[in-house]
Amino acid sequence: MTRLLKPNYDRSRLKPRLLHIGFGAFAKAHVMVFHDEMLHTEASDWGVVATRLHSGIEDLDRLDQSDGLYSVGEMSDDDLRLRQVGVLTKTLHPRRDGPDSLLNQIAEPELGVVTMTITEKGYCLSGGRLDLQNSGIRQDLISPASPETAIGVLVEGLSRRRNAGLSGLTILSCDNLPENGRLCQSAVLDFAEHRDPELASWIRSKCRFPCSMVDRITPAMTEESFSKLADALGYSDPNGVLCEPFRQWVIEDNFAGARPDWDLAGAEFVEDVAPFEEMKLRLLNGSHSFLAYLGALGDKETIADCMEDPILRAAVTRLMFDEQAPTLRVPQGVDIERYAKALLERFSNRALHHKTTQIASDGSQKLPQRLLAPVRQHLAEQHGWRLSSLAIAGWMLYCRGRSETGASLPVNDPLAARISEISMRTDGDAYVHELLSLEDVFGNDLPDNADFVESISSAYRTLQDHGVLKSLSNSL
Ligand code: CS2
Repeated sequence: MTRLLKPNYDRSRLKPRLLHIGFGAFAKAHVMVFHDEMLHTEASDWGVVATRLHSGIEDLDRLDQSDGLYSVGEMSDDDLRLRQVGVLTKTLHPRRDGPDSLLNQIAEPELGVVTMTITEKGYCLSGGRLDLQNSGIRQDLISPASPETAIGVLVEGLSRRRNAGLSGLTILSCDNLPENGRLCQSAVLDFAEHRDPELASWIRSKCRFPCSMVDRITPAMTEESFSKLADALGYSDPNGVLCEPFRQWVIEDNFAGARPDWDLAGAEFVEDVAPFEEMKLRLLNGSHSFLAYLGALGDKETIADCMEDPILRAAVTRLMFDEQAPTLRVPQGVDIERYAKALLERFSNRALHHKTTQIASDGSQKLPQRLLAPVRQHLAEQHGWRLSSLAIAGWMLYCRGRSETGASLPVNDPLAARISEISMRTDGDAYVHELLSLEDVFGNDLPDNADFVESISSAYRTLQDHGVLKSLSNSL
C-alpha cells in the first residue's frame, strides 16, 4: 500500500481566514494542496472555508462527514503518491445553510482572502465587461441581498464588510482566463457600480484582484478513478481526487492585506503574471482544446489516446511549436521549448484518463483565449495558422454532436441551445458563417476578415470531406 502523507500541523489552530468559492476537483488538487504544503512547512492559522454556489451540497455534506479531510492521489504512469489534505475548517452552501451564511462569512473580520475556481462562465462576461443581459446578473441586480452568481455574492459580501467598517479583501481568481484578476475586478466593479457607485469606489480603493496562472491536470472523478484511489488507500474516500504530479501557481503579488505564504509550497509571487498566463492558456489549454475536438471527432476517448496516435501527436507538436509558441511573450526564466516538451509528456500520462469530451465542454468560453487570440496575431502578421483553423473548425463540427463514426458527443456549453438551433437549420458554409456571428466568441472583427472566414470554411469542408486524420496529415 502507498504511504499517505497526513497533516503534521495542528488543525485546531486553523481559523477561517481563506474562503474558496467553487470547491470542486481542481481546487482540491491545486489551491488546497499548495495550502496544505504551506501548513506543513510553517506554523500558521490560515484555515479554509469551502463553498459552492449551485450544485454540490452532497459533496460538501460528505466532506463534513469526514471532518473536512480528503485525499489527493498524484499519478504518473508508474507511481501514485497520496496526501491527506487537512486545510478545511468548515463548508458552507447558501442553499443548505441559508444565503446569509456565506454573505456573513465574507463579512467576518478574520477573513483576508477569497480564492475562486468558478470556470470561465462563472464571471458572466461579455467583451471583457459584466454581461448585464446575463439572466443570473439581472436577477441579482433585482435582489442583491440574496444573490445567485459569484459576482453578486462577492459584491453583497463586500457591501456587508463595508457597512461593518471592516478592511477590504483580496479576491484571487484561479480560473483559466487571461488576466483573470482584471476580468474579475471589472465584473465586480460593474455590478457594484449598478448597485451603488460609493460601494464601487470603496471596493476599488480597499480590495485587490491579483491575476494568477494555475496549472494542474485534474480530470473529473469517475467510478474507475474512485476505485483506483481506494486500492491505493486501502479504503474508499468519496471526497478524494486524482491528478497529475505536476503543479504550478504564479500569482501577482498584489494583496490587500496579509497573505498565505504559498511560496513555501512552490508558488511564485511575481509582478506581472500576464506572460505566464498567456503561455499556459495557449500552449497547454489551446493544445488541449485542439486534441479534445479533433480527438473526440476521431473517437479518441482520452488525451493520452490522442497522444498515442502518431498523426495527432505530430499535429499537436506542430501546433505548439509553429502556431502557439511564436505568438508568446516568453516569461523571464522560462525555456519555451522545454515547457512545450514537458507538456507533450504530461499529455501522454495514461494513468490520468482525461476525457476529450470533458475538455471539449464550454468551447464558446474557451476558444477566444486559447485559439482565437493567437490567430488574430497570425492574421496581422500574415503567418500560417492551418492547424489552428482545423481546431476551430473541429469545434464547429464537434458542436453537431456526432463523431466521425456517428457516436454521440455531448455538447455542454452556455450557448448550446443557440448552437443546436443553428446546426439543425444549416450545414457547410452557411453553418460556419452563422457560428462566426456569435459575437461573444468571434468578436466583430473576425467575421469581417475575409481571410479568416475563408480559412475556417475551408478547414470545415476539409474535415467533413476527408476526416480528421487525413486533414491533419495533409497539413503537416
Ligand atoms: C482543460 C483544463 O478542461 C479543460 O479545459 O484544458 O482544465 C486543464 O486541464 C487545466 O487548465 C490544467 O491546468
